[in-house]
Amino acid sequence: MAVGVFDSGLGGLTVLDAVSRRLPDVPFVYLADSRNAPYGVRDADDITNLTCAAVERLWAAGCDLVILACNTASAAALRRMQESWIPTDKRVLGVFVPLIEAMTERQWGDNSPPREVAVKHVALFATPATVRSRAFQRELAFRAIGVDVEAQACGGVVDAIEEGDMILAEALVRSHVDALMRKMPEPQAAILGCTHYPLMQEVFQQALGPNVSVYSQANLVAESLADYLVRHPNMLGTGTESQFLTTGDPRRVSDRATQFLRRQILFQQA
Ligand code: DGN
Repeated sequence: MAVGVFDSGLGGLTVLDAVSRRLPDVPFVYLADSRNAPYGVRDADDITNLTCAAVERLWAAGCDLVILACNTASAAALRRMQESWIPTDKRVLGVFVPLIEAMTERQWGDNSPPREVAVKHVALFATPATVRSRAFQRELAFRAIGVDVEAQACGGVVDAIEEGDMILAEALVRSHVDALMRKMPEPQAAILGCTHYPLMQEVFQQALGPNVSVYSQANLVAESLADYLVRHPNMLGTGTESQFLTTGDPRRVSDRATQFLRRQILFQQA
């Protein structure tokens, strides 16, 4: 049984890379819904329907545990899916909570009441749909009080990365950081709230300056998944090879993915 990893495109590969380094014996099935990417400009119903279809595809591939390695899907769809849609023998996990737990210095699954934390001014960079959902602020409010969050919807960055146009992606990141810093001149922490953005982490850090701690999700999600699998060993995959599926053109997606991860990745048709 493999663990499913879903993203609308290639950004989730940053998460897959970190989890497979942390859990080298666990097989994964990665699904990129490239045909319908990017999700960040779609409305919440649309994102939920597409995400449910992708998760069903991963269940059909034998993955009882699926990680939504996409903030846009986690923000728009996860809560709704968890409310009534997911059967009791399956699990779907998102990528917000591990990052918020790290920022608020909480242990995994600590559900004690919200409290004051060291970080007071937080810059959030994410897709328009994630920013609109306010899911990050909602999850943060369950754990922390007195934190001021300024969000910047980073239009265009995901498309530029998916197209492999890193020069455009860099220019867009710099202009989004400028726009955010006009609203919040001295953030203490910055959240890269999109799984594509770790590919631009150095640019974010440079543009924000050395005093801002930049939180990116991949390693935090990997640690949290390792913890989860210790607690739920029945969800642990063994035996098979990892697999990469796309709803788009496998050749084109394989080329881009190989460029991203600097190792050969071969996608098959989902
Ligand atoms: N990588 C996705 C995320 O973390 O939000 C964004 C992809 C998209 O479709 N916009």
